[in-house]
Amino acid sequence: MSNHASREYNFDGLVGPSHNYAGLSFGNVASFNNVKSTSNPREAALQGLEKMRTLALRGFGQAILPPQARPNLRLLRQIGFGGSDADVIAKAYKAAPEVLACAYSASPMWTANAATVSPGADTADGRTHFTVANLNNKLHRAQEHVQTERTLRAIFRDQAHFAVHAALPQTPAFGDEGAANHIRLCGGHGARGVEVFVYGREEFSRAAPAPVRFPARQTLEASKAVARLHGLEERRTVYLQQDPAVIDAGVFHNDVISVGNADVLFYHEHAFIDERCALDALRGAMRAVDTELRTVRVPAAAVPVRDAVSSYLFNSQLLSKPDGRMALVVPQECRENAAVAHYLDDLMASGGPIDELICFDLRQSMRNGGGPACLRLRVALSDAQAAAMHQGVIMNETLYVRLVAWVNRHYRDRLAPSDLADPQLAIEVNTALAELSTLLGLPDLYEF
Ligand code: SUG
Repeated sequence: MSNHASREYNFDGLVGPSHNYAGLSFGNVASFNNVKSTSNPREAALQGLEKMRTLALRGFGQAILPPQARPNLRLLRQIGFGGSDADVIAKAYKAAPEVLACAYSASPMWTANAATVSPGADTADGRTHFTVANLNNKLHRAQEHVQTERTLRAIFRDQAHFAVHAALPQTPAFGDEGAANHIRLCGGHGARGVEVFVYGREEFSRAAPAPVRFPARQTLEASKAVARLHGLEERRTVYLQQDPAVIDAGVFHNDVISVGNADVLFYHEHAFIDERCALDALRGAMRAVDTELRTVRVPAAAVPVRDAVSSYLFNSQLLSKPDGRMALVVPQECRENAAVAHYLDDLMASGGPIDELICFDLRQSMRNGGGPACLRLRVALSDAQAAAMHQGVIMNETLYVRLVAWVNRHYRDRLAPSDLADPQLAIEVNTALAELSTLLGLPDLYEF
């Protein structure tokens, strides 16, 4: 099943109509800095769609993952808010506005946190495996897994090709943030690869170092569970610890400090707890797939960690082009940061594997700490697998035009924290999503 005619699809999260800034993610500097500012959900969705369209037109595999129904009334009822839907919203706004903001969060847009994905070339049974992320470090994200599982099962329904695993036990010992802490290295997307799990802490080792200021969201125990579920081969699986000091500097996911694609690892010198050991482990594992690792190392002298965090240089998409070179998809903040802009000019002139920059305005998402890489889930599929998945989510010009019209019909262009109290917003969101499920050819997508 794992043939070599394989293509990587990026499943971007379509930003939901309730996109807002609620400051819910302690440890995520942007989310914290923009708390309670007014968002523009329409602009956010259009910025995301523009990225998807541009990359699809360039010939990269591109698809979408739909937003989730909001507010999550089940969550609000579970914690004691009762009555009609409008009553529940009014009571929650009065007594627990932060929880209402959680129930309204559009955070499923960051699909790098939807699941960890192992392509068929890596797994014991040749199927593509998905483990839905439990995201249990934050309330607003911990509610996502139910719909995420439903969505993945709807798109990757064919069990001859795909295995979708439910989220790990919902407890801090198994904190799992999905693909944001996972890197796949290989000779080509269809070839056997090395899967790298980057974790922030160990639950069952008191001796292991951990950050002191901000939470480490991913545990080693969770990473190992995902590798087991996917049937990965031990010699092609590597576990690396993120440097706790960079988590404390705002690197809440590994994809804020390193990114890999094919045989290239683009990383900051402070990404891992012991750089030399990390590289040795990666090079050793790469021998099992007969591929030499190529590294693009960014020293702190060129880009200090704080600039990496504010510009999201590493939250970039590294995409293989047909000519064998790679393009780096970066947010425009990278152009606005002097150190990063200078570094990127040098990188383009260096003659290395990355020879093109593609820059997008993703400001609405960036203000919540979500760059180009957060917005997408990578799924490498063989031709047969690509034909077996639901086709209605694949981005093309027709879908783009329909989605832009849908966004313009349903989305508000400003959302302030107090707007979450408006019962009309809940009705608008659900009307929009009901129409979307028809538009995507997934009539049973939501459980309204
Ligand atoms: O989990 N922000 C997200 C950003 C996720 C970025 N993903 C990756 N790095 N892959 C988070 O911290 C902020 C929501 C708010 O504050 O309203 C938020 O959830």
